[in-house]
Amino acid sequence: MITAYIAIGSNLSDPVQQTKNAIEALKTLPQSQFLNVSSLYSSTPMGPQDQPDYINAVVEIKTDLSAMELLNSTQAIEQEHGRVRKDERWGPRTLDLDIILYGQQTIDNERLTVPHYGMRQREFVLYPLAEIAPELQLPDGVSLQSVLSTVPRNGLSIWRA
Ligand code: PH2
Ligand code: MG
Ligand code: MG
Repeated sequence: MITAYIAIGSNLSDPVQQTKNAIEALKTLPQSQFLNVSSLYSSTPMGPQDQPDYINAVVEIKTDLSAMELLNSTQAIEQEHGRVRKDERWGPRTLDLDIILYGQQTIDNERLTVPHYGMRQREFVLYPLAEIAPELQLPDGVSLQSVLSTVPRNGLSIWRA
């Protein structure tokens, strides 16, 4: 089985509930084992600033799904949870599931780029990931901790009810 990490993001239609629902849905992925989930984090928007703050979290799974099968499954969950794809880059969304790492593989095709192209710059991916996988190394051999040390928290905080 391959260990994969999926980043969750939501800033519309009750983002905390969207995130909790997404976590429950990820527990039911076929041919997969749910391993761990980070805390929920509140983050300020990257991109257009005239949108609500985000809730972000990262989930760790083990899976026998191929990367493209996993993408199909995560996109199906996005759809089932009311995701409407809009044109605006980095605009608001009810639910975004991004495969950020799939084992130590690098993947680059029309539908999927892994590691996620933005993860090294995004505090709302790196800090939740480091919470559940502090010893992680990226496919190019760089440690997550060394990447993390270059990215400020930028208003990121653990979400509390
Ligand atoms: N996702 C985006 C655009 N901007 N900002 C935060 N804080 N969190 C996100 O998950 C996020 C974002 C596009 O996927
Ligand atoms: Mg995203
Ligand atoms: Mg996405």
